[in-house]
Amino acid sequence: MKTSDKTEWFTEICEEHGSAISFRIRQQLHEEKTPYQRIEIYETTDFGNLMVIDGFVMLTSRDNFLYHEMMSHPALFTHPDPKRVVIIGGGDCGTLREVLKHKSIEHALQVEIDERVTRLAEQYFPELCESNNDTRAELYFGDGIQWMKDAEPGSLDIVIVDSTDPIGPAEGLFTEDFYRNCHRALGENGLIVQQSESPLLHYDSIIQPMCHAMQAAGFAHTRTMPFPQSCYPSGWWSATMAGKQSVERFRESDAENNEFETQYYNRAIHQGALAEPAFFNRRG
Ligand code: AG3
Repeated sequence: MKTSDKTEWFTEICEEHGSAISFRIRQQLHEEKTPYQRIEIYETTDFGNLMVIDGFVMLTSRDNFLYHEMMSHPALFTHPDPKRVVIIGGGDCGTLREVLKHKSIEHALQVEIDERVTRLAEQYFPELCESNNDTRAELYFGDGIQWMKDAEPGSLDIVIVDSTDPIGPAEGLFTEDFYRNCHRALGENGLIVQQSESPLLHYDSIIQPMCHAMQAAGFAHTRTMPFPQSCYPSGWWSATMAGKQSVERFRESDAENNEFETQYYNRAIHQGALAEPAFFNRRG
C-alpha cells in the first residue's frame, strides 16, 4: 500500500482565470487575523519565506526583487530630481528599501494601513527592512486614501502605490478620486507608479480603466510596464506610471552608471519595459 504523500503546498487559486500558482512548503511560520486582513507566513522549500494576505501571495524572499525594483527604479529614473517620495501600502518595506538606494531622496514616507504587515516583515523578511532606520525613512501607519486627501499641494515628487489587488481595502486606490488627490499633491514633474496586475489577465478589466482614470484625473501621460513575476497569477505582472510630464523618457546615463546594486533593473530593462505588447491598443 502506498503511504500518503506528506508534501504540503500553498496554492493561490485564480478562480476567474482557471489557473493557480503553488509553492511547496516546509512549515507555516505564522498566521493571524488583524483588524484589516488575515496574514500568513510560510517557509517554502525553494522560494524562501512566503507572505500571504487573505489567500493572495504578496511576496517570496526569492523573487520579490523583480516587483520591488520595477515599482521604484523606473519612476525614480524618470523624475529629473526625485527628493520626496510617498509609498502607499508597501508594508513589507521592500519598495522603501529600493527607493532609499537613490542618493537624491531626502524623505521617503511609507503609509501602510496595517502595522502588522511591517512587524511581520521585520521578523520574516529582515533583508527588506534593512533601510528602515535610514534617517530619510519614515513609517506611518494609517489610511493612504485619507493621507493623500490631506496632503499638502505640490509637496511630493513621486507617489508609489504598492497595494493589494483592487478588491477589498485597496479598491479605492484605483479610482479617479484618489488619482486626483495624488495629482494635487505632486509637484510639476511629479509622477505616480502603481502596481497594475497581470497584463495577460487584467488588461481590459483593470489596466485600461485604470489608465483612463489616471488621465481623467489630469495625468497627461501613462505607460504600463510589464515584467516577469513568478509568484503572482499568470507569472507576468505590471507597474503603470502616470506623469504630469512624459514618462517615456528617463535619465538613461544615470541608470547606466548606477552606483547601487540591483538584481533585475538596469537601463536596458527599463527601455524594454517601455515597449508595449502589440495587444495594448491603448489609443483605442
Ligand atoms: N503587492 C501585491 C500585488 C498583488 C498580488 N496579487 C495576487 N497575488 N493575486 C505586493 C506587495 C509587495 N510589496
